[in-house]
Amino acid sequence: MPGDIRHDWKSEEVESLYSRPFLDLIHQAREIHCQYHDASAVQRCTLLSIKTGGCPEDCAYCPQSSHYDTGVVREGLMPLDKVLGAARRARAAGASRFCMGAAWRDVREGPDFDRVLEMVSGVAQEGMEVCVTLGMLTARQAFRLKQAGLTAYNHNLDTSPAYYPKIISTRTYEERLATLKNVSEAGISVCCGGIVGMGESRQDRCDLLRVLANLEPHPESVPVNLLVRAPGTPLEATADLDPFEFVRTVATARLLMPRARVRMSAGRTSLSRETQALCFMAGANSIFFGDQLLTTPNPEIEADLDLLASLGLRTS
Ligand code: SAM
Ligand code: DTB
Ligand code: SF4
Repeated sequence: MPGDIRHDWKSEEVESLYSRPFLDLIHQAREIHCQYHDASAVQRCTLLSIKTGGCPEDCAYCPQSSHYDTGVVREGLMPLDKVLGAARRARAAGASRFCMGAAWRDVREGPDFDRVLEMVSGVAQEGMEVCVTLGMLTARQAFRLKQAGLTAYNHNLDTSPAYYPKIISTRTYEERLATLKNVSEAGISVCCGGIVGMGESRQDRCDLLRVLANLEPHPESVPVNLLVRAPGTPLEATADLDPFEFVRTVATARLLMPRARVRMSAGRTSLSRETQALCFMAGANSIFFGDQLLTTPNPEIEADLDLLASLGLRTS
């Protein structure tokens, strides 16, 4: 039955959902969305890069990789008070979730990790949901983050298992899955999604969605990023993705993972208001809010407030 919670999706099933006539697909996604969520509410999350640039990984999309000359300047871990100040400003502007990203391959225990734990507990004490993305994580580190009050850990699969080696060579899909297992076993919600528009095929997009939907439990939130083509990265000249493919990805994520928050993530500056409206129709119920993602721009706060008001959407 549409809307059943399943973890045994087959490729053909996902591809047949994804490829339905567009209006049928978004109609059905809307029905499932209304069944599981308050469909007039959109969550706002604010991102902060707490440790920028100089990352040893070679992710072909990423302006923070030290493998590419992108102009992003390497910085150390931000001081605690600055981070907590940014969280308070985000909350005052209306965000309910604060997400902190570090350009690390993995977490090393020591003074920097201790400071991240303080950031997590400080943001949690402000009454916000708190999420971090720090690269690969051991079971012990996940446990310590949980104890500090972490709500969710973001770690994306990024693309299909088949396309993945064309994008990243410095860590494997299996390593990503192992981190997700450590996060989940520590009792932390998993935030896991991917990027579309990297030159992958429709089948790759479906296969990413299949792997996500077969995680047990489903991720609490699924960020759907549209590639931000950063100058200097190997993907800087990738062809445009048809916006309807982005909407189909959102709708299929909604159908496969009915309870998840589906987040329209990076790339909204290149999506029209109308395309974003179709994404909300298709089950997106979370956005990044604030002028900046990690190192690249996001729509202006005023423009987003105007968009949500025009559509009669509330924030949660
Ligand atoms: N270093 C950590 C990691 O990779 O897990 C955390 C930070 S990393 C920037 C978080 C996620 O941002 C990546 O997994 C990727 O999905 C997304 N991302 C990075 N650069 C992007 C880009 N140019 N366009 C869209 N999404 C991007
Ligand atoms: C996610 O899936 N997207 C966010 C968040 N998780 C950490 C990051 C988007 C980064 C876009 C490129 C940049 O601003 O550096
Ligand atoms: Fe590093 Fe994360 Fe960027 Fe990959 S996506 S280069 S791991 S910051």
